[in-house]
Amino acid sequence: MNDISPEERIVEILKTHGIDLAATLPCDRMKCLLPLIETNFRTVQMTREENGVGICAGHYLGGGRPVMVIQSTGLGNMFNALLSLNSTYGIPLPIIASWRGVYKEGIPAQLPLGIGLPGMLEAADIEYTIIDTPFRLGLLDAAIIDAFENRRPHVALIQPSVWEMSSCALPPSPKTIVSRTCQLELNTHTQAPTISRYQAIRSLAAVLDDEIVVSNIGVPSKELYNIMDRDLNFYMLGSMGLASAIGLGLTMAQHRHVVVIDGDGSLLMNPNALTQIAVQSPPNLTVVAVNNGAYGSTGNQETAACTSTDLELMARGHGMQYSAKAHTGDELVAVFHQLKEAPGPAFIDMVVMPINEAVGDIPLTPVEIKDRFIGAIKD
Ligand SMILES: Cc1ncc(C[n+]2csc(CCOP(=O)(O)OP(=O)(O)O)c2C)c(N)n1
Repeated sequence: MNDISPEERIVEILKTHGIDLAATLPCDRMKCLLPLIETNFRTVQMTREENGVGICAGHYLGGGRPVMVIQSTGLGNMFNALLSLNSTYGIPLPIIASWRGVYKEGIPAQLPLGIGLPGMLEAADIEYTIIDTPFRLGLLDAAIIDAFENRRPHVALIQPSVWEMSSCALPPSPKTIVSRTCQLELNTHTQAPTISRYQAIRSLAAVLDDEIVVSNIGVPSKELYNIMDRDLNFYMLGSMGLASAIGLGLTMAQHRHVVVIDGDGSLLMNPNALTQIAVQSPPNLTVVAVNNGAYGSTGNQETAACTSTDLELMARGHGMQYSAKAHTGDELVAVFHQLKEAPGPAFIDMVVMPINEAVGDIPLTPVEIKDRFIGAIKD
């Protein structure tokens, strides 16, 4: 192995395991690895690591084999998602983390999280492997196998000592900002809502065929289950904010149309999902933001969408070009059909009343939800 660099060895190992998507966010110590990753794998350049957890989960559910390549600090942004999505449903995720704060560290801000990380991962029951010399890179093999075979996250903490001797022959020349004109000509008008979330989901469900549906945490998923349970529904139980990220990941692994039933509170928590959707621009994705102006599932506490933030403008601002508002079930169905034909991802701001239907819990375990969903996608 000595005639190849540690970075080339990592690429070789990832290829051996059939990795077909890399979600990356840079660390200075990975300057030589990242260009190789981009050359060899389909790469999503993340804007927040937590969002990448959703994208990778969706990609896996759709039949893909993702990896994340990040700085160890990013794990601090990912804990809830790793636990309430990957660990809860049994979704694999190998993570290559450049471990900062522990070896010749010059940045004080890296120390507290970096030093505490092994203890935090242990407390969270997340598997990790420390790799501190290039000769131990073979351990990455076992980490990836563990992630996929045992369907869980596995973090490879790579110390800077692994690649401190590395140099890139030709530093990649950075792209300069692309010259462009951005114009937004959109007058939106939000009317007072007349229907509930339940009624909106019922109207949408009535016109679904073989679309994949990802539904948001809490009451929206329970309402969808009550209205129309089907194997192609993925019900979220945690990882608030990641519904649209999971939807995006699904579109990157298969060709069916993906419909995300998202919420205003969740989109405001993770607008990064919209950024990534606009960058990837899948034509087979529709995000329906069921906008009740509230955190409905926790008791209808007001969100910024109630009075100030316009979700449709927000989606446009992130670069999603095909959007509409709907205020009735008929309007929702009409714009859904119309925007489904658009050449890019669509966003529907479905304005509803803050009312939760009295429906029961979903009587499926997270693993049952996931397994039948994966099975249905394969059919
Ligand atoms: C990180 C995190 N913060 C808070 C919660 C509690 N929580 C669960 S659902 C929810 C409201 C979601 O609101 P929205 O996306 O608008 O959907 P709605 O329930 O209104 O349909 C909140 C705050 C959580 N599960 N995770």
